[in-house]
Amino acid sequence: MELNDVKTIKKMIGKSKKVFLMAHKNLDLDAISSCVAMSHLLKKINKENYIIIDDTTNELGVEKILHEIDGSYEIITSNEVLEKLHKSKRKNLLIVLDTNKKDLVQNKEVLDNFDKKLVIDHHELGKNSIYDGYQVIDSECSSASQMIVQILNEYKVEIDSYLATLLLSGIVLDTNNFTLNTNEETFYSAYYLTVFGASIKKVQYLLKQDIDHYVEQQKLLTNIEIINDKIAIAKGTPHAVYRREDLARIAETLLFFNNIELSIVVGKVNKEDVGVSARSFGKVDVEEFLTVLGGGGNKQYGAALIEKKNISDVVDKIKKELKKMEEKDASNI
Ligand SMILES: [Mn+2]
Repeated sequence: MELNDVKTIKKMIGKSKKVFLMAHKNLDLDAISSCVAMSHLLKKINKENYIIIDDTTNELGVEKILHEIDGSYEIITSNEVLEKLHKSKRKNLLIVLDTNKKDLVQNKEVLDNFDKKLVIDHHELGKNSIYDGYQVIDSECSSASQMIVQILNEYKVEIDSYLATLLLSGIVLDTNNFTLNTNEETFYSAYYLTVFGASIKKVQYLLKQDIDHYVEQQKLLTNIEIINDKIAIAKGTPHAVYRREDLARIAETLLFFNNIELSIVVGKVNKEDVGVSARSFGKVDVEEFLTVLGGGGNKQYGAALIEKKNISDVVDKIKKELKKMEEKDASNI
């Protein structure tokens, strides 16, 4: 994150009277932690603020946090936004965290209520991104939590051990225990949070998950096809529905196996649509074949959503694309 960005963030917050925070649907530890930490910062500088959450069911760790912070932060649903808005439109600021895509925020309609928007995120921009606002995008950054650490640092706002733990859990989650997407800054942030009393034990507690959920996830690992000794494709069964984040986690897990350079996970994300998540060590450009499927990403990771298709059709299409890419590479040599 550039110093200029931090300055702009400060300016935009400074000029507003009411700040609303909103992350992506299906909150995860990174999304909730960055919202809570931002809310803490805003409270410290006496800025009225609200966290918008519409999700009705949450994963275990998020549920624990929401329970623990109950009453300490102003959490509202999108239905309550209108009544909380300042009369003067330019006094309201919406901060979107841990996503930059319109379709992924808690409630898309909320975006229309704000003239001033600030996006703070670590994912790459795409077609569906929020462009009518100021964007602070750092795709080198492991997590939104890591970006918030930098902002807190810039504001010189003190955080307690609980908040430090939340932010560390966001980093641990998004880096898969510091094994992916880490850079110097990631470890520095973790160090910084530890100095503030972040507890790794408590992080593990937040990361604990349901056994049922885990078993369901692992089932994806039982149907794997290996292509050319280096590409792993995991397929879900037609009647199992997965969360998009779960597909991503499985893709990350697959990358840890010997020789695997590219992992692709395909599964239903609802009754009709198929989700694809892919991870690569960078030799195969993930974006290249995901774009053909209507998705996006970067060299190392990406996802696609294919409407009204079945899993095997999608897998066939992926294989065809991979083959084309391989042939193209071969003719380049
Ligand atoms: Mn994140």
